[in-house]
Amino acid sequence: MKASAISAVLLSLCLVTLVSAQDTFTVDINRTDGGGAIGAGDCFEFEIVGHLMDGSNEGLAFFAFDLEVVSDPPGSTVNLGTAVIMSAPAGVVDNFSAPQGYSVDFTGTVVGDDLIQAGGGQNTIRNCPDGKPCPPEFPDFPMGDVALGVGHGVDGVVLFEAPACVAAFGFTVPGDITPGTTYTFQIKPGSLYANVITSHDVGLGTYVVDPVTTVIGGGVVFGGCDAPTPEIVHASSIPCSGTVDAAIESSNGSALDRGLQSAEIHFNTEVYKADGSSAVDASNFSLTETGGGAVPAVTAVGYGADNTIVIVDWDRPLTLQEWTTIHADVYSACGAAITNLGDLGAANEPDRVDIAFLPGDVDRTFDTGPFDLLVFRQIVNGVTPSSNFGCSSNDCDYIDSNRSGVCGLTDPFDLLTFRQIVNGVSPTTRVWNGAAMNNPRP
Ligand SMILES: [Ca+2]
Ligand SMILES: [Ca+2]
Ligand SMILES: [Ca+2]
Repeated sequence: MKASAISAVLLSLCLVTLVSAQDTFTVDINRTDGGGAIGAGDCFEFEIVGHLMDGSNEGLAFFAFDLEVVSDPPGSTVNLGTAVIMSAPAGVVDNFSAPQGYSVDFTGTVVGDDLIQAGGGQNTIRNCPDGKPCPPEFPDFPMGDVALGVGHGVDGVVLFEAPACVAAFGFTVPGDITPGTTYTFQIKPGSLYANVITSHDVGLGTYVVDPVTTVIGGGVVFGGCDAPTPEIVHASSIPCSGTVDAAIESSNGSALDRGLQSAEIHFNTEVYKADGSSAVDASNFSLTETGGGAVPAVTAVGYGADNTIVIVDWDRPLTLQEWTTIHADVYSACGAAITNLGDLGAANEPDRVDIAFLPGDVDRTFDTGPFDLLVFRQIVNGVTPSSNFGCSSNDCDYIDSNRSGVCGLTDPFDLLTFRQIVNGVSPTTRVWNGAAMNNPRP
């Protein structure tokens, strides 16, 4: 709606004003996409809702406001002329938009980075109502009928909508907004005007209108969040993805009571639930297993030294000769879901950790045999770095056969345990020499 048109409406409406304002007209910008963090490049859906608070009048006659984006800290902004596409919803709001109503550019005119004078008015001046002859000297619009009661009720009236980011609507946040800056899409203070119909004469078709007190409600806050999309940092996670647990599986020669029951997973950013702020819990981590057997249950989840590290515990040692995969379903502080590329087989995936359990398979060839003793000795004696055989550079991840937490020259009993594993001497449960994984790495 252009300035000249607004002036004409305000003048014509003020001429018939008889009573002082009683009501209050509140306008809010509300998101309709369920909320969540909005960062650079994202789109959000919204509607702009007007609400007459007390219903003592006969409804909205006219409204107009300017839209802008303000930043905190100040200095940068968003061009609403390119970022926002919205429309009037079908229904009574048509009566405010040309040609039914009084407006030139109902969704606002781009001036600088702002949209100014969005809105319009109903045909309360009885100019060429629908179905009636319009003399040539009359303007082409407004020409609609007048709807009563617009803006009443608990829901008010939707003045504008931008309901589908996938189509030509919504607010698309520019990709170059300043990281760390918070932006608010709002009605410009002092720009909201509205009149209401206070009474009308059915016979004459005349309407008495009256200005109302206006209140600018909420806007939409976005930006401010520049955390990266979560991914697991495999080099730091313990165990790292692709680890073969080669240590002993039993404490007594019969019970399968020894093995990994915890993992410390490192991420490239702080991780949370989908809201970007709640602490992760057992629902954010799940285990799967090759072989189709029953999987361990996650029993505890907690943060490590900071919120980039999560410690996941489960209820029993991993299944022997199978791969167990820990899946992380976590979100960044911006609410972005962890990258999920699916199963990439032997390659590391950004959202999961694969762990195998094969006693004696020190060199991680997925079978236990004579070369494992050779590699065991090479690592103990420092002849070959353990990282040559897998994803970890921690020797104990390969040769701490008795799970004492120490290995190498400081724990000669690991060699004894290794020999027991290979030869099937208690406390191992079977001869592991010649054994292999049942399935390839998922
Ligand atoms: Ca994998
Ligand atoms: Ca091996
Ligand atoms: Ca040891």
